[in-house]
Amino acid sequence: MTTSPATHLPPDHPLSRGLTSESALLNQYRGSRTSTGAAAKPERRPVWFMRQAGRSLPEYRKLREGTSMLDSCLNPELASEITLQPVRRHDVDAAIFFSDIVIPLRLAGVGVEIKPGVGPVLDAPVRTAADVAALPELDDAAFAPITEAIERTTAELGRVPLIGFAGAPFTLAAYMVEGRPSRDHLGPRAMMHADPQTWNALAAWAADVSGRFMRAQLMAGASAAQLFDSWAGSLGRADYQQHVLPHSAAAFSYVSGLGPADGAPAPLVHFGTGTSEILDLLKTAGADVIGVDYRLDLTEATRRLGPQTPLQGNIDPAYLPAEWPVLEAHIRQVVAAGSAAAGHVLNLGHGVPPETDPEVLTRVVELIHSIGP
Ligand code: 1CP
Repeated sequence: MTTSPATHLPPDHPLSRGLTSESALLNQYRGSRTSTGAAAKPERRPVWFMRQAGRSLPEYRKLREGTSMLDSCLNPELASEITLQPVRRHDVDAAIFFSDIVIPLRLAGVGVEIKPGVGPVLDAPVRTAADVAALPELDDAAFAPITEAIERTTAELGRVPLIGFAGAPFTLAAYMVEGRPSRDHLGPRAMMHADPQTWNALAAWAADVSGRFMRAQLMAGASAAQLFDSWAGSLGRADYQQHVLPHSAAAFSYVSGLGPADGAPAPLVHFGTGTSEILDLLKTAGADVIGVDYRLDLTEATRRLGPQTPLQGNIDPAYLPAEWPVLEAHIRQVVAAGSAAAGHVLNLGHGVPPETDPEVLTRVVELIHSIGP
């Protein structure tokens, strides 16, 4: 079912051309603090925000007017422009591709919509062996609008790296089984035990489409990729290890080692919320960098993962509306806590809340860039 994938990024890729390989983001993702001791030259401290493209920006709300979420993602001009908006406004150190974890479902032909104020909703939930067997195969040619959007985006970004992403198999399958967002993800968790064979077939399908989605974004010009297992925190350690981890590892296997012919591979990031107790397991799925949510102090994350693991995170979004001195003190604390890790990219501990004042985000970026080594 997989096409024989290329082993290298194309010669005109930003990593192959050396545009993004020495960016502050990639240096931290690669754990630059341990490679040669101090960084070769002083550089600014990298920061980007999950959900930096989106409803917190008035220019986003304006562009999206009259176009549904998934149609916006599949319009290359629109998706590219939305991806670039937060980079222009906030001077963040990376763009994250404007898309959604359910885009591969839509491209495979699964009936799915993003309902405003709700999230992904499927025409029909996927709950039985027959439902899973009937899932369509995703043809890589369907990624054409993604490829075009990324080519447009990287042409504008120059030396600023673009991050591609996908949903991890559990998080994607959670929407497929429930048919919509849910609080406790009981549907997929029950399927693991009631019908492990069907669960494994569904998670394998999800790993395939997500793996190929990440791969398509990297091939088209992304310089790093992040797998979002947003709902993995609803799983106990044993369930994660036995029923989920192998599928996340399978998703990463589509992009592992993918780099320019003569350079280091594109770094891979793994993030989930509520994952403090499975952080060490998350790391074994194949990522270089672990994204930490807002619940766990980064000093403790480094204790759990070891000092060789670069970290991303974990400013608590709940601080964003606070008085500036309160927010500033919190950010300085996160920077200090991240200093024991081999690398540290600042981010939020989950996505930007839609009601966030964008001027606060710009000020957060300025502060982070002003904090010296
Ligand atoms: O109308 C709108 O503006 C819809 C809101 C929205 C946006 C802006 C959705 C619906 N998706 C997105 C874009 C999106 N989704 C990005 C874009 C890039 C960026 O970060 O700036 C990314 C990375 C995602 C990934 C995504 N989608 C995740 C993983 C990250 C996370 O936040 O945990 C998840 C769980 C989804 C599903 C989804 N899509 C949209 C919503 C509201 C949700 C969550 C629904 C739920 O609560 O279950």
